[in-house]
Amino acid sequence: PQTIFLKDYEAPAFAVESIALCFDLREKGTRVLSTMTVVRQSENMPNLVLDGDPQMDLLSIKLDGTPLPAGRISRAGEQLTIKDMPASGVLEIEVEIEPQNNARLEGLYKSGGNFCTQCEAQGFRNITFFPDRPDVMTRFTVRIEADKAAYPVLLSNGNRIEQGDLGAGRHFAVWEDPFKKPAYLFALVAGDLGVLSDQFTTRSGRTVALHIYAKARDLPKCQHAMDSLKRAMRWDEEVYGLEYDLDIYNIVAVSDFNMGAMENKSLNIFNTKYVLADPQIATDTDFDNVEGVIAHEYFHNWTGNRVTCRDWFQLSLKEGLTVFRDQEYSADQASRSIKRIHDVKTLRAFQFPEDAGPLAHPIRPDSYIEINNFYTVTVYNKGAEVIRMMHRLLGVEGFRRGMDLYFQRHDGQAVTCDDFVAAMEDANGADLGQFRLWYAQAGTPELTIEDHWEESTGRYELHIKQSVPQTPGQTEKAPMHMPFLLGLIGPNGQEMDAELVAGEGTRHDAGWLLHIRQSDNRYQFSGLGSRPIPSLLRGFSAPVTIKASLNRADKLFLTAHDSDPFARWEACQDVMIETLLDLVKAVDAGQPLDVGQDLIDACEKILEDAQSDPAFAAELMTLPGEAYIGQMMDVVAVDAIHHARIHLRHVLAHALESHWRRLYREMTDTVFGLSPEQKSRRALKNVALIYLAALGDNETARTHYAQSNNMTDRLAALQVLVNGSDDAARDAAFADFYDRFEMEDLAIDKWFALQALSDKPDTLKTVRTLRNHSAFSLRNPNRLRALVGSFASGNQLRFHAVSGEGYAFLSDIVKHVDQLNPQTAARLVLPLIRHERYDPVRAGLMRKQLQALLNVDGLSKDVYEIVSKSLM
Ligand code: HT7
Ligand code: ZN
Repeated sequence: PQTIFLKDYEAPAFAVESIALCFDLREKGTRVLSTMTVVRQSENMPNLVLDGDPQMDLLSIKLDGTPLPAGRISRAGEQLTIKDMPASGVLEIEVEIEPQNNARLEGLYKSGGNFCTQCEAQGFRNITFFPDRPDVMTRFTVRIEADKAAYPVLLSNGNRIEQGDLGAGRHFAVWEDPFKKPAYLFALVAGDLGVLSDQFTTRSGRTVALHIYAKARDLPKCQHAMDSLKRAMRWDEEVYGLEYDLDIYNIVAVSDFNMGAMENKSLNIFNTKYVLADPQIATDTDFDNVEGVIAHEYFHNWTGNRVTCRDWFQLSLKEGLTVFRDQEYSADQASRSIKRIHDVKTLRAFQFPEDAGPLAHPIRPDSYIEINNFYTVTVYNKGAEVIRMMHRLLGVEGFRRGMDLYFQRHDGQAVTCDDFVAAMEDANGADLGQFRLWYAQAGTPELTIEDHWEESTGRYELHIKQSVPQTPGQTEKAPMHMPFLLGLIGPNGQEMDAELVAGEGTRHDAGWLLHIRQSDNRYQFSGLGSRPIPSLLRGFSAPVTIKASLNRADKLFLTAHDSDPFARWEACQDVMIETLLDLVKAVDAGQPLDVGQDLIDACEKILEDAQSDPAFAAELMTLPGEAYIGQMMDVVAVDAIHHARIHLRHVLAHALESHWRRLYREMTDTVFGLSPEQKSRRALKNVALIYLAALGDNETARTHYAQSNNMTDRLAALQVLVNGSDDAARDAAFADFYDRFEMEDLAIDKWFALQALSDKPDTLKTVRTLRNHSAFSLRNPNRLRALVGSFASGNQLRFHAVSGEGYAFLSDIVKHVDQLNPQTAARLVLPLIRHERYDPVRAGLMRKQLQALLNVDGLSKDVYEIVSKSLM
C-alpha cells in the first residue's frame, strides 16, 4: 500500500463550483447521477483526476452533454482520469452502487433497514466520482427518490426546497445547502423514522427547527439529546459568540456506525449510543457522554464546517479544537474538576500508551497509509490538550480574540493548523514559534523535578528538566514550550505568598504560571517563611509525565490540603500507585503485603469529609486501573498487578468498613433523579458498593440489583456480581437483565461487555460462547466493541493470559471482521500491538498472531498499516 506524505501536498488543479446529485434508491442497486461544474485552477495540469471506489460501476460519463470517448478516460485503482479537460465544463456521471451490501459502513449503506451515509474521511468516493479531498468545497443540491412506504423520511444537507410524489409508490425530496462544503460533510438519510421536534431561538432572534430522528419506539429516549443540543447552542453563543447559521438542524440516530457521530452540515448522523438516553437503559456516564457528543458535533458547525481542514494531516485543526470546546462545555454543566479528572484519565489510559508505542505520531502526522487510522486519541485528545495550553498561555480573553480572528480570516476556507496558531499569535501579539513544536513532535514529554529550600535566605528553587522521548521516525527532539501551573503550600495548608525572582512566570489566580521552554529550567522564589510543599502541574496544565522528588508524606499532605482539586486527586492517586507498585513487588517476591497506615488514614479523612462533594470522594477512592498500573512498569506484571489491586481494595474495605456501610446508607436516595447532586451521590454509593463487596458481602450487591430502578445502579451491581463468588446470584442477575432488556440494543451491549470484563478464570470461554450468541454479530460495531473490544482492551488479566489464547481469539476475530469492515478491524487489533511491554513469552505469542495477520490474503490497508508498523 502507498504512503501519503504531508510534504507532497499540492493545491487542487480543479475547483467544483456546484454539484447536483440525484439518488434513485432501490433495494438492489442504487443509481447516482452527478452533474458538476468544474473549473481549472492551475494551467499546468491538463487532466482532471477524480476519486472513486474501484468496485463502483461507472454507467456513463458526459462532458458538456456529450459522452466522453473511451480514449479520454482512464481508470486505475481509486482514480478516474479525464484527459485534456477544458478550462471549465459540466460533467455528468452516472454510477450504480450497492448500499445494501456495504458492510464497511463508509459511503452509502443500510442500517436497520434505512439508508444512511458516512463520508468522512473518504466515503464520498464510494458514492460517486469526485475530487474527494477537504480543500475542494462546493455547493450541493441533492434529489432523493425512493419508495414512499419504506422510506417516508428523505433527508440531506441544508434546506428542503421541493418534495412530492412520483407515482408507483415512490416519492422525492430536493435539498439545497447554501454553504460550500467538502464532500466529507455530505449526508443523506432515507428511512422509516420517527421524529422529536423542538426549536431554538438564536440570540439574534432567528428560529431554528430542531429535529431528532430515530426509530419511533426510541423517541422518548431522545429528550436528553434535544435538551443538550439547546444548551450547547446557547453556550456557543455565550462563550464564543457563535450562532447557528441555518433554519434547520437535523440529527439522525443509527445503530450501525463505525464511530460516535458525524457532523455533516445540518444533518448530523449519530451512533444511537450517543443519542438515546433514559434512566432505564443509560447510566449517568452515558447521559454525560450523550451530552458531550451532541455538543461536540454541534460545535463542529463552526470549528470544522465553516472553517474546515486543507488536508487530512490537519485533522487536529478541527478535532483537537472541537474536543477542547466540548470538554469546556461539559465542565460548565456540572463539576469542572471532575470533568478534568475524567479527561486526564482518558488521556493517560489511551493517548499516553499510543504516544509511547509503535504508532506514536504527532497531532499533525507527517504521513499515513490509511487516514481512518489517524482518528486517534493523539489527534483528538492530545490535540485538545495543545489547544488548552494555548488557552492557558493566552488567557480566556486572549484565546477568544484569537478565535474571533481565526473566523474573521478563514470563514468558508479550508486551512491548516499553522493558520490557527497564526491567528492566536496575531490577535495577541504573541510568539508561539516554539509552541508549534507540539504539532510536529510526537511523544509525551517527561519532566524531572527537584527542589531546594534554603532556610537562611527563605529562598525556594524548583529545577525542572524536560526531555521528549524518541518515537518512530523521530530520534532528535527539541525542547517544547509549555505552561506549568504551580502552587506553593505552607504548613498550615494555605497558599504561600512569594516573589518569583528567577525564571519565567507570572502570578495566576490558581498559583504561578511558569513557562517551561528549555531542557533545563530553574525558578527561584523568595520571601517564604518556611519550606513550601509544591503543588505541581495544577489542573494538568500540560500533557506530560512527571518524576518529582516529593515524598509520600508531602503527597498525603497535598491530598488533604491542596486547593486545586485536580492536584489533590493526583497526589492521592500517586500514593496509591506507589503503594500498588510496592505490593506488586511483594507479590512477585512472595513477601508479606503491607499497605501503610498513612494511606488508610488519608482515605479515612476523605470518607469523613465525603458529604460535601461525594463524586469527588468517589474519584479519590477509585483505585488506578490495572492497565494504568502496568504502564508504570518496565514489564507489565499481569497477574501480580491484579493481586496487588485486589489486596489494596480489600485492606481499604476492611479498615474503613464502618465508613463504607454508613456512606452506602447515606448516599442512597429513595427518589431517582438526574441532578448533579443526585448523580454525585450515586457515584459514591456505587464506589461504596465495590468496597462492601470486597468484604465478601454478596448480599448487598444482590439486593442492590433487585432494588435498582435505574441503569447506573443496576450496572454497578452487575459489575460486582460478575466478579463475585456467588455464582447463582450472578447467573440470576444476568438472566434477569437479558430478559428485561432483550429489545434494547444498547443495554444488551452492556450485558456482553460486563461478561467480557469479568476477572473469572473462565472469561475467555464465556466470551467464545457469547460470540455464538444469537444476539451477537460481527457486522455491528457496537456489539463487536462490547464483547471483543471490552475483553481485549479492558480485561488485562484475562486477555493477556500467558497461554496466548486471548491473543489467538482476537486475531481470529480481526481476520473475519477485516473482510467486512476494515476500519473497525483496525481498531480492534490495537491491544495486540504493544508486545514490547510484556515478558518474552507473552510478547512472542502476540507477535506470532500479528505475523499471522500480516500473512492473511487480501488484508485491508487499514489493518496492514497498524500491524506492519507494530512489527517494525
Ligand atoms: N468527525 C467525525 C469523524 C468520524 C469518522 C471518521 C472516519 C470514519 C467514520 C467516522 N465517523 C465519524 C466525528 C467527530 O469527530 O466528530
Ligand atoms: Zn469531531
